[in-house]
Amino acid sequence: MVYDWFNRTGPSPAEPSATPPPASEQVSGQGPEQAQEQPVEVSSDPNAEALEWARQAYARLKAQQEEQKRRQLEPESAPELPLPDSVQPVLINTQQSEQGLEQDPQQVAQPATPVAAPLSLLEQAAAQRAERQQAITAPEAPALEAPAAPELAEPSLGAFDATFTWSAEVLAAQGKRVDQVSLEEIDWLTRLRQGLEKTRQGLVTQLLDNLGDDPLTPEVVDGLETTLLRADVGVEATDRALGALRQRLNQEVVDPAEGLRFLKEQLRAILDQPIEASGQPLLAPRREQLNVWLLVGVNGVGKTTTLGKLANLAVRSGYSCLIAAADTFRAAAVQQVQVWGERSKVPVISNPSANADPAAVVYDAIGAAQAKGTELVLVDTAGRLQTKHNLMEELSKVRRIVDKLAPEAVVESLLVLDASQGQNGLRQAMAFAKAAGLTGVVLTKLDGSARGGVALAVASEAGLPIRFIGAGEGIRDLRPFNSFEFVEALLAR
Ligand SMILES: Nc1nc2c(ncn2[C@@H]2O[C@H](COP(=O)(O)OP(=O)(O)OP(=O)(O)O)[C@@H](O)[C@H]2O)c(=O)[nH]1
Ligand SMILES: [Mg+2]
Repeated sequence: MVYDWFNRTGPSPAEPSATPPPASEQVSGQGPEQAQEQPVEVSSDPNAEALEWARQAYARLKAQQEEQKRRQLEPESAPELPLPDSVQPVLINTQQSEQGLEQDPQQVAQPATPVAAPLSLLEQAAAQRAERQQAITAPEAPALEAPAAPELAEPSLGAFDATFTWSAEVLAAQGKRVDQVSLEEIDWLTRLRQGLEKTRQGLVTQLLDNLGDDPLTPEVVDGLETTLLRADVGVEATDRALGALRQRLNQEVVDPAEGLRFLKEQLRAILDQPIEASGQPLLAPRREQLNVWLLVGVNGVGKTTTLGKLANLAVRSGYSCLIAAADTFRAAAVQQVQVWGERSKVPVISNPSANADPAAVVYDAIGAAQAKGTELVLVDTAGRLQTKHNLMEELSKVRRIVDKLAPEAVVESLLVLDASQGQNGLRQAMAFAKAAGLTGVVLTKLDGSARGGVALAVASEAGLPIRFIGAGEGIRDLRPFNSFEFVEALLAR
């Protein structure tokens, strides 16, 4: 059994057939392991017991890694990168046409070797026009090349240091047993913590300064307000969290440690509310069913990168996956998607001709997925067209095609948000809510931004569940969102 990153379940010696409990049994917003136990506070000064737990986890991982190294030295047992049978490194070009929309999807997109159709003079001229237009309308568009070095290597065990013990504590606090700690989990928590470093530095230092050593006073809480607003937590979430704290102060004496614990609890509750309302603690493709995930958002926020990372998570978790390159506006968008597809050996459905109809690409992709029994179709969409109106029209059309062609599919419309743009980005992005029928958010670029607090504004103001977070450009820098881990990483001392 491979590790399922969407459901966060993996092979475990003690529980070989560990599967997530039914949604109804899970505690919303928490991983399956958390369902049994309420998370407990993670202290920055691990006590002897926690340290011993971390030590044991480290020793197990170390032994596993050595065993793996030993096996790799034996040539006949060198393991291949596990990929589902259905995933073949195939590029599929679709020749889009309006009539394409009337064709039988079963007959439309058959895998073919990549053939760059020769462009007529008219088509070349149109492509050049589109490129000029692009240069004029999207001056701040990101570099067209996908990030250089893909990190495909398995994570390796670092030193037994403070970051490891913190990661182990976060896992232990969520009810994991020593034998359930995987290198994947430790690796991600390390990345998450590093990613949130900038936000944390501002937030935690000020927070601790504010909290001081004495019992909390109303003035201290006023100071906390400024700190949270500065981290882009937003007025609504700040009012909610601190309102609850003020109420407690009216009733009893609260010392700084308890104040911090209570604040973390409030922040978690804000993040979990939309997740609970969705009735789905974790967003995972349903196995043996067609799932269509649209990635939408303004230009440059990280839609295509997120799609590439999701494709990789899907393959690594044993789902069959296919990419629809439906950003046909930007000249190099298809190429960028193809690079990501190749990295994870996921087929890409695209149309190389200029100004191809994105809805037709989606049409072909769904046809191909239905024909092959693909479980997850990831749809890359444009972030910018000539006008915002055009963009919304295009997204609505794509959405209609999906609903019409695949009424049986589980459709997710994920708004990709650049955390470094803070609340401005959020306001801008909400225009997508109507056109794309948003069901969730992917928060990207948490690394290098001091505005990680915007996650709370997303949950409280947009009321959308955060489903994934990206904390880096690497292929492994995206994981399912977990409010407990997020708040711990945000406020780790
Ligand atoms: N640091 C960091 N950079 C990221 C992250 N996600 C994406 N990027 C970078 O952001 C830039 C834009 O990413 P894209 O994926 O091309 O964004 P897009 O939304 O598809 O852009 P358009 O297609 O032009 O609308 C690229 O340089 C990415 O490497 C992240 O989590 N952290
Ligand atoms: Mg893109």
